[in-house]
Amino acid sequence: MAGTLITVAATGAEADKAQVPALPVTLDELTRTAVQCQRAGAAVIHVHIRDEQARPTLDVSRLTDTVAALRSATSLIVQLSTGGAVSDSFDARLAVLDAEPDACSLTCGTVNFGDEVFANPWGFVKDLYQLTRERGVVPEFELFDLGHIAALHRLLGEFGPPAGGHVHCDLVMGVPGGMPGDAATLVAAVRALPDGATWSATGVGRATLPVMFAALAAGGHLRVGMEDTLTFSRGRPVTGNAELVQRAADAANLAQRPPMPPARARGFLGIG
Ligand code: KMH
Ligand code: ZN
Repeated sequence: MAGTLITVAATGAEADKAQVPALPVTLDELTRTAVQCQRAGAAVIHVHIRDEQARPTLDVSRLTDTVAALRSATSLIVQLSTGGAVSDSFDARLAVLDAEPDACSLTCGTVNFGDEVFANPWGFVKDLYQLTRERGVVPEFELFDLGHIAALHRLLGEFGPPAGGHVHCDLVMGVPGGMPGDAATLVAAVRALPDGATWSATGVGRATLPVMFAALAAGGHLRVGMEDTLTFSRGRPVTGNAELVQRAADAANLAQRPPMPPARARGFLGIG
């Protein structure tokens, strides 16, 4: 029986370290979090990094050091974010691949993002996709809305399959401006995916638990972490990423689809 791929999105670009002391922002904090999350059942780490002032950055040499540190401390698949922060330029987001990660995120369309706009126009999406193919970096297609799935079909139709040959998507649900985080929307999204694609789902904020249970019920995989939620339960802040991974692993075990170890996840995602 297939296990459950668990991705931890440990930091994100939005939370403020001053307000969330448990957020991993230094290389040391991120590496320690990664080790704990692997132990708890994660196979993939989705990475945003911060600068000396804990502000989001896409600095390539810092990203390169981060990839090296995560590789030496863990066997997790290192997936760098090409989404960055809403203020990052398209050039800086393309340059993320210079850090030579195993995998990267690739968002398939523009979406309102709270009071901001997360811009992913078609020209950028196709440039980034072609670059992932040239560099052999396996993309995970981030889908914030049903229209992004139509763009994914268009991308695969025009440019062919991704590096590694397998299409894996992540439904990002509950972002204010994107698709809602409920079971009906999840089922509609899964039905629209390309044949043979696999998928994870993440519910942002209060959509965390409904999306986790709906994803397990529908045969999907899970992304959890402090990028997506900072509250473990009503009124109780998250103390660290590992407790979110542990909760996802416990749910996956209850569903009799235990966490997939990183070595198996590499085969599953087509990562060499
Ligand atoms: N921080 C968001 C604007 C990704 O990592 O690819 C974009 C994001 C998606 O987090
Ligand atoms: Zn991200």
